[in-house]
Amino acid sequence: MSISRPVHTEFQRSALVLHDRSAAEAEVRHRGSCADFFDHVKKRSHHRFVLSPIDFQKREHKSPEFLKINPAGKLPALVDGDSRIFEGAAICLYLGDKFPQAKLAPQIGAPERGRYLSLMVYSTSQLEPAMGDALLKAQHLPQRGWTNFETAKDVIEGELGDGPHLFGDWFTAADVMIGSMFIWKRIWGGPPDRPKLEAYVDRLLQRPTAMKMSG
Ligand SMILES: N[C@@H](CCC(=O)N[C@@H](CS)C(=O)NCC(=O)O)C(=O)O
Repeated sequence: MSISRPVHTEFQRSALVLHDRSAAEAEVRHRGSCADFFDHVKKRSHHRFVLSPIDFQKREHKSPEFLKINPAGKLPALVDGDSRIFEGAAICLYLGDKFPQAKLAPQIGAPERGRYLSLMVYSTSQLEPAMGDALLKAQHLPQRGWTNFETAKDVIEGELGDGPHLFGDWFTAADVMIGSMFIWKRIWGGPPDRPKLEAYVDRLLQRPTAMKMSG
């Protein structure tokens, strides 16, 4: 798949709302990176979801109504009945557990569970800020609590092993969270410096439900 130019602005201006009308008042506002995950949940759980746009330019994500869902005023956020969840990793963890039939997460007690939780948290606590530092050419300060991008890439290459996914043949929510970071790197024009990670991104983008990157 070739990428002619970044399309991140499309997602920034028009994030999505997801309604699960079959199971409660589930409402998800998410960024493109989660679309793959929701598509899988939808297909494998047989729940009905409706996606609607959120307008960033109108700052709907900063409206009092939205801030009741996510006080940080950021996407994604999820409302499911009396539950509200924000942060992409938390939402993927929540949905992966709520819909075990989707088989996107090792269940509690499974031997893979600990590594799965670690990768989910690593995606936004280490990889995302490390990548942000690198792409923005910001100084990396270890005192902030996250690693540098080269180390993060080493870690993920090691966890990927022979692939094709982080858990071998099993595509999980960890691939959504970790994989989407490297997809974003490509969108932002980060240099293709790690063939193994580039091949991983290529594989993820070939998935029919992958976030679309057309220019
Ligand atoms: N770590 C957060 C990142 C959330 C985030 O930065 N979302 C962006 C869109 S990708 C956003 O809402 N930006 C609008 C803003 O901060 O005003 C997560 O995974 O939920």
